Formats: sequence, C-alpha cells, structure tokens
Amino acid sequence: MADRRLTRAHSLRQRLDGKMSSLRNELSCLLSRCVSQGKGLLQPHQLLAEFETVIPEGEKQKLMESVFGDVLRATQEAIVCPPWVALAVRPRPGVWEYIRVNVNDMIMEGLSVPEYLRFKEELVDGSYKDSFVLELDFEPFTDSFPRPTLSKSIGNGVQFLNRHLSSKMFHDKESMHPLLDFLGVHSYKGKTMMLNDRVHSLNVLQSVMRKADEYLSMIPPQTPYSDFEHRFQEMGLERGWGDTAGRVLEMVHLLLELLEAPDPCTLEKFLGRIPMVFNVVILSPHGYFAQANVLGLPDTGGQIVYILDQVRALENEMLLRIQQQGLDITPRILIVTRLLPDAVGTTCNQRLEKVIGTDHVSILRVPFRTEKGVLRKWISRFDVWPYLETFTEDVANEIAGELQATPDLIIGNYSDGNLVASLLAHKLGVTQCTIAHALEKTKYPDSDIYWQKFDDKYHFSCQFTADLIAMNHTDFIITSTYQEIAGSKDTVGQYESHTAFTLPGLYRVVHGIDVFDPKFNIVSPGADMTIYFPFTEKENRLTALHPEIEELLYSPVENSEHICILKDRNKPIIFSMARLDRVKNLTGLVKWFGKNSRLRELVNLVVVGGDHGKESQDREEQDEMKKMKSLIETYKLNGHFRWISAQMNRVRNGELYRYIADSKGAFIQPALYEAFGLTVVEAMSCGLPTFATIHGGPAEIIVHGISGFHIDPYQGDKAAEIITDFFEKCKGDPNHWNRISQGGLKRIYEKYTWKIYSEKLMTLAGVYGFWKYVSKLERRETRRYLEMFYALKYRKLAQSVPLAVDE
Ligand code: UDP
Ligand code: LCN
Repeated sequence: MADRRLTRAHSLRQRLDGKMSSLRNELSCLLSRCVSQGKGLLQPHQLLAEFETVIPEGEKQKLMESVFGDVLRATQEAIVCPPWVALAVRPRPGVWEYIRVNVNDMIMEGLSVPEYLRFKEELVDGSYKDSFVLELDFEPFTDSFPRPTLSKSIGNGVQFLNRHLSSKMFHDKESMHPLLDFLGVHSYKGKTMMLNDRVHSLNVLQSVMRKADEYLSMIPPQTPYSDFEHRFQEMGLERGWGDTAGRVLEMVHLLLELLEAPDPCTLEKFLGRIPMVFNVVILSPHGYFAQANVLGLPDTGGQIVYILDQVRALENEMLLRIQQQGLDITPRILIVTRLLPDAVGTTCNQRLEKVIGTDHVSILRVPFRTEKGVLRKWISRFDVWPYLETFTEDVANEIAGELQATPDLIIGNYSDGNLVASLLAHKLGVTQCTIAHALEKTKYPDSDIYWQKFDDKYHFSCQFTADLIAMNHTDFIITSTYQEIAGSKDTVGQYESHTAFTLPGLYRVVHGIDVFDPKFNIVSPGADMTIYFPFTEKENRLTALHPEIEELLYSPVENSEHICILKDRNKPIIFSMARLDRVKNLTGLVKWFGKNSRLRELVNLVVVGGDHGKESQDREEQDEMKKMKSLIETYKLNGHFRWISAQMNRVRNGELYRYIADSKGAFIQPALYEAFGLTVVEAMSCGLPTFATIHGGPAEIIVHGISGFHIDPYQGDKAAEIITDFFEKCKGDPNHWNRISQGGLKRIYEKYTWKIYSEKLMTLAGVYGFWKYVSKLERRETRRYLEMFYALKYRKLAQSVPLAVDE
C-alpha cells in the first residue's frame, strides 16, 4: 500500500540514500549511540533526545533542514538490534516506509512490511522464532478498489464512494441496473416500497419518472401522497418517494438526473432519502449500561453517554425521514447490553428498559452465560471475551422476538460490541457500522510487541484480534475525529496503528487496515445541549441545585463523598472529572498542582473520580486511589484541594461545570491518552475554558489558544505553567477568560452537535447500504477469510481467558 503511494514521489529512503555519503558521519554518530545502548525500541521523543545529545550544537539546524531532518521527524519508531537499527518512517498520515541501517558499514536497505515486523520481533525472546508465522494481509481483498491518495481525504469515505459509484454509472450504463434492482427490493414487513414489478427495466423506469414529473409539476406541492397514490401504483410506484407532491417531485428529479448524468452529490442525496432504516440494533455489551447511577463506575463513562445521546438524536432523525418519505412505520432502536443479575443499585438487572425522552428506544439486556449458568456479577471489559459467542446467539434470538423483523442497521460500540455486531451482521446479512470509542492498542504503548506481558491482566491478544475482525468486516466505520483514524502530521492515528503490527508468537499483521479505505467517515458527537448549555443562559440555570453543589465543593467536613477541604472560596476552581483509570491521569494533575506553588496560590483544585464509599472492584482504580492519597500527604494538599467521588447525576454535573465557570475557573483534561473526550465537549459547551491533553481527540477538538489550550501530560511542569500563565493573564485582563470561553462555544456549535451527527449517520446508512448491495459478491472473499481467522484464532484465544466465578 505504502509502495503504491510512494512511486510517484521519491520515497524518503531514496532521498536519504542519495545523500548518504554526505550525511554518513552524523547518521553514524546518532545510530552508534542508539546501538551502544543495546537491543531496544526507541520512541520518537527518545530518538530526538539522542540527536540533541550527540550532534554538536552548530550542526543541528543545518541537519534538521536536510533530508536527515525529514527522516528524523518522520520516524515513529526505531528498533535497535546491534549492529542494525531499523526505522519506521511515516512521511505523512497513512504512508509508511521501513528502512534499516547497519551501523558498522553504514549500509542502508529498504524493508518490506513483513521484514520490518520480523526484525522487530527480535526484541522479544521466545517461541515465536518459528520459521512459519501466520501473516494477516487484508490488502489483496481491496486492492482493486480505487481509494484516495491524499492524506486530507482520509475520513471522507462517503464522498469518495459516491464519486466512484457515480462515475461507474456514468461510464457504464449497465451499472444502473443495480440501482433499479435496489429500488425494487425495498419492502417493510411484506409491504413493497418504491417500485413494484411493473417497473422491470431501466427504460420503463425512465419513462415512469418522466410521467411522474409531468404529473407532479401540475399539482400543488402540498398535495398529500395519498391523493395520487393509486395513480402512482398503476404506473409502478409504491410509497417511499415522499409525503407530498413537492417532496416526491424532488426525489423524481434526483433520479432523472442520475439516470441521465450521475454525479456524486445527487447520488448521495438520492440514496440518503431512500427509506431503508426502521430498526436499528446498537451493541454495547459490557456493563454497566443504564440511565442512572452508573457514570464514573469502572469502564462506565463516555460510551454510555454517547449512546444515550445518539439514540435520542437518531430517533428524531428517523421519525423525520419516515414522515418525509410518506410512510406510516414506527421505528425501533434497541440498545443491546449485558444483563447483570447483581446490579448493585442500578437497573442493569432489568431485561427491557425504555430510554427516557424517547418513544421508540429501549435497552434490551441479555445475560452472559456459559454451560454453568448465568454470570451474575460485573466483570471488567477486558475479561468479557469467552462470553461473547453465546451472547451473540442469545441476542439474535432476543432481537428477533423483540423486533419481529430483521434489523436494517447494526451498530457496534467498542471492541466487544463491534465483535458481536460483526457476528450478527454476518449471520443476518445486515449493514454494519462500527464505532471504536477507544482502541486500546494506542492507549497502552507497546501493548502489541510485548502483548505477552499484558495478557494476563488485559487479554489484549483477544481484543486486538476482535478489533481486526470488526474493522475488516464492517461496512463503514465512524470516528469522532480525524486523529482517531490517521493521527496528525506527527502522531499516529488509532486505526493507523493497526496497519502493520506484530504479536510475536501469535501472528503478524502485514496489512491490518488501510486508513485510506473509503469505509472511514468522521462523524463527531456532541453534548446534550439541554444539559450542557452556557453559564451565561441565566434563565435556564439550575440555581436550585446550587446549595447541593456548594456543599459538594466547600462543606468543611470529609465524608464518603468528598475528601479534603477548600479554605479559600474566592479563588477560581480548576476542575477535572473522569473515571479513575490510570490513563485518565487525574493523579498526574494533582501532582502538577502540588508541585506548582504559583498555581496553588492562584486557584483551588477540584477532582471528581473514584468512589470513597466502597472498595473498588477494578484493578487500576484501586492503584489510583492509593496514589491519590499519598499525593495528598506528600504535597499537603488539604485546604487547596477537594477530591469528590464519581458523580452520577448528569443534570447536576452540567450545573457543576457552569458553577465552576461562575468562579472564572477552568476544566482540565490531563489524560495520557484520550480517544475523544466527551468531558472536553461538555465543559466547552458550558462556556468553561478548557485545557486538554494533546494526546488524542482533544488535540483536534480544541484549537490551541483560541477555543482552549493543549497540554502535554508527559510534561506536567510545563502543563502547570500554561495553566498558571492563563490565570495570571486573566487577572490582568478579565476579557481573556471571556475570549477563550466564547472561542470554545463557537467551536462546539460549528462542529460538535448531535443534530449534525444524526443527519450524517442516516445518510451513511443509505449510501453504504446501497454499496453493500452492489458489492455483495466482491466481498465474499473477505468474509470467508475473516470466518477462518475467527474460527482458527479468535475462538482459541477467547477460550483461554479464565471464566469469572460468582461469589
Ligand atoms: N462522568 C460523569 N461522572 C463521573 C465521571 C464521568 O458523569 O464521575 C461522565 C462525563 O460527564 C462524560 C463521561 O462520563 O459524559 C466520560 O466520557 P469521556 O469521553 O470523557 O471519557 P470515557 O469515560 O468515555 O473514557
Ligand atoms: C471512550 C473514550 O475513551 C472517550 O475518549 C470517548 O469520548 C468516549 O468513549 C465516547 O466516544
């Protein structure tokens, strides 16, 4: 893949090769230094640090401006196995080159992907050194399909797909037949839609469209469909074209344009309007999934919020479209999750729960079971693998009973949901959409090459295998940001990190996913604007909640809900709220605060996370609890810091963000890695200036210095300085705070709303549904390959994960 894209321009390797003689000394210095430290893996910042150490000051700038600098900046990883150093070079998002240099004679050679991975495996001792290793290569299946080559086109799959489909239709009239067939197959519970069997050829379709055009142009646009339904039926047209003459006419014009001169924009509009989606199944298996008392519990955060907001927006959009299509169909959305008999004060033991604020959405819970019976207790998302196959079978039965129909769209969430979605979509032949939320491989550095070290605790071998299956099985992938797919100029995207990697001893992924694949689409979520609205909307403020919030923040007692007290109520508050995972780095923030006396002078720190009231069941949370308590002692934080237990009430949390905005405070998101970061969107939606991690989604949500600030959690002291500088600047210029607050709000309204989200998602369902229909045969090979991978690899891995035991 990379080779194909690099043929036109000279690859970095070729350019470096050409300059090798003049750069020999510098390169030799740098690489010899790496080699002198022995076998190992260097991250980009470590490589740059070596450069800083070994290259004389006077030469640095010149070198960095040469091809040497280009290679160094683009290197994402260096593998040292003396006397060789291999580099994974990424000249731009999605494009990779691999080289290795022998430090003794400074000979450089290009490496193929398998060669590079094999070289990397030298880092790990063990039984992997088999002469035959399973190599996974998904490239041949999609090789013949055109795809964009520009990095900026990544994440705009639907546009590309439409261009491809319409140009095919344009050049080859035969390609119109699938469209005719597609219009003919639409039916709902036995009732035909769009075309009946009178329209059996393209010529007939064209002539029927012309007649319809003629007729509709003569009647008032508001005329209801029922007034001319009979006449249309006789012509060969069934319901689904629109609810009024005006809307049907628009649809007829779109189709006439397509039949005459197909173009991508018309195709997208037309496909987006065909009634296709009435029953949606959304999978989110691991618990806790409920509408109350769950947020902040282990593994229970943004994904739940995202889905509950998503279904509300989706229901509205589905209802609107169904009405505009002139149909009388009641849509259904089922969120399918795990039933937990031991529900610890939540509703997770109820089979069916209606989603508040909707008419047609329910949570359907199906238990995890083995032949020993139903698992009663919560288990970590890392331990769910052995349950998922039986869960899928049970879910298939349950949804058949519940919907009395096959779903039209199956949406998976996170690795476990995406695997179940793949199995279900495979079984039922339904359009599948996947949403990763977070791909764990990116969150845990080197969790692929050293997977064996992680496996007992995290079972990443199962998870990464499930991720590969889902991302290759699905019809389309939606991501919250560009960076989730392809990172940025300097950082690797979450999906991109699945292009090529190795799990030594298990398998080698030569082409896992191509980020240029048109299945990728960026569809960003928002925040519920009825809960997270600006602090300036005085008339909507929930002032009745202020006494409770004040007690939470300032009461001078410690109890099971809060630890430490705030002495000075006049200071602004810097605030953070997250699950108490290591990656969320709440303890990091507390340490920066503890260490920076200037910051402590200026503001109070309030952190929400964990539960002081009971012993956590979660391994990481227990460690973070201990760490936090020791930081309070080390930095004598009592008086300046308040640590509050997880807050489950979203409505009150909305007012809490605004209360903190009233104090002219800020929100800090200090995560070591954040896939997207809903709290960032929530805080910004409330007008609270936000400082958020540069690693992951927040780097894209915030435009540094305009709609908030980026901070690097790996440079805590610097992060604390950035926050301190802001508050000092605000002291001198109170408008500075307002400018950032306004900048944040502007950014949200432009890009992060659920309305934009649901419109896009429904359009994607239409276009990819059509694409699935026309490419059915072409994709059989991938499906077969995946079935084999699932049966021969995934199942064994899942079976090796210990089953949980209820006490
Ligand atoms: N949240 C909450 N109470 C808490 C911790 C988190 O209500 O004690 C909510 C938070 O408001 C946000 C979600 O949980 O809506 C966390 O989503 P985010 O994307 O920030 O992180 P995730 O937990 O998904 O990794
Ligand atoms: C999971 C995460 O880790 C967060 O970064 C996201 O915001 C959340 O899911 C919703 O997609």
